Amino acid sequence: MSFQNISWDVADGIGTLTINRPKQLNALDAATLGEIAGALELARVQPGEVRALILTGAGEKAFVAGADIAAMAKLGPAEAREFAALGHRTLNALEALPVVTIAAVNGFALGGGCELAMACDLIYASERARFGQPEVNLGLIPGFGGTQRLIRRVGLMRAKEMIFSGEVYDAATARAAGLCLEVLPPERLLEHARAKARVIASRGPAAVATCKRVMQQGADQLLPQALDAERLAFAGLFGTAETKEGMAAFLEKRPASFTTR
Ligand code: DAK
Repeated sequence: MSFQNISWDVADGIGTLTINRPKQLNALDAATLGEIAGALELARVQPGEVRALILTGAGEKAFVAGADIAAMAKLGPAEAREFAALGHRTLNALEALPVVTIAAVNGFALGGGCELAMACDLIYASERARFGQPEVNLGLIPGFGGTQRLIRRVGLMRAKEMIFSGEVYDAATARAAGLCLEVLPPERLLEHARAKARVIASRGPAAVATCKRVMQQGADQLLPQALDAERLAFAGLFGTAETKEGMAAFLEKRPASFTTR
């Protein structure tokens, strides 16, 4: 599969997806969303090859400055519904990917860019990162899940402040709000994200994927249902080669060798 608007690279089990439209501050149009979906599908269908995925933006200025406003300005209501559906499908696929995803937010993460980061499992930011949902400045509402995912990340009141005001927040404020885990000097951001990815990629891939699924689904469930899901998932791993290997390696005092997902 060839890409024009993103670049996709896999090295040592770590996929890096870079949104690559720096002249438009990596804004998301339909073609770019389609390419992101294509790369996610590659990651999903290549078990073991991609064990963690990093998302970032090309250039020094932006992670993703939002949905492409020039493209959106041409849409009528029916096309807008299709565009929002494409955004939802792509971000839902990202959230459900059976490998851990890490957003390395290197600059503006506004609107659809903030929503893209929030569909990742972990978010690290550079000191240059700026987060916000400025859609109300354009007479829009967040259309790629922001009204819902932001609540789950920062709580209802802070999410309301961010979305109602459309203001842009610096990285330290975003971190204090729980929107990113750590803030790093720009030149250390990718290295930090890769180091975390490598740790995660070295763990039992089926165990990590199962944790992700149960935690992600559990966050939207009542506790008794979520605990049922955990119990079933725990039992489901017994009898797999990975679980046998993990426990055998401990008992034999050797490092575990995990090969498949
Ligand atoms: N879309 C398209 N082009 C963009 C862009 C964007 N979101 N953001 C920046 N650009 C382009 C600029 O137009 C400019 O292009 P040229 O003029 O050079 O051709 C170039 O990138 C550089 O931008 P600036 O010259 O503006 O750079 P500055 O450093 O002065 O400012 C900025 C950087 C990030 C503060 C500024 O560019 C900015 O405010 N950008 C817009 C940010 C924004 O509002 N993002 C939210 C977009 S709305 C829905 C589906 C989806 C959505 C909603 C509904 N449905 C279908 C229901 C999602 C909406 C959004 O994400």
